[in-house]
Amino acid sequence: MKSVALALAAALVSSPLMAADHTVKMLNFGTDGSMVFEPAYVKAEIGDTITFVPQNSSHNVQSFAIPEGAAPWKSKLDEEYKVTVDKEGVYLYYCPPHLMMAMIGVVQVGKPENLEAVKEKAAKLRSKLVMKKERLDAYLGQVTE
Ligand SMILES: [Cu+2]
Repeated sequence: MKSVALALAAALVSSPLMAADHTVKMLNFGTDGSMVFEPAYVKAEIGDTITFVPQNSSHNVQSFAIPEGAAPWKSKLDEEYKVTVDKEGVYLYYCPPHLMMAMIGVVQVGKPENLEAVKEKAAKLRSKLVMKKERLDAYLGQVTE
């Protein structure tokens, strides 16, 4: 009995160090309207993984503005994709087929060191959004210090 208690205690102590996995659905329709990532804003920690899961067809995910030193990513159409976020900062990404419809998303890892750089680069993305342009500011506005 004592060993079970010790094992449980060890598990509790070590759990904050374990990386979490965050699932982001790729949807034709979600709470934010049509063609969305859900949740579109994710707060993660260094070493966590983000799994993008297509729930409908014709979606993929590509990084756009990411922290310095982070590896850019691009998934294949209609395939589940897992990214390990190993650099602190803000990651802005989008779904290439639905960029016009503002199918975009934000991941924040730790402190938003590069937020200004991301916002600057986001200005280039803004001109490509035809519908739901407000999502860009709404999602970046959820980034916290
Ligand atoms: Cu899409």
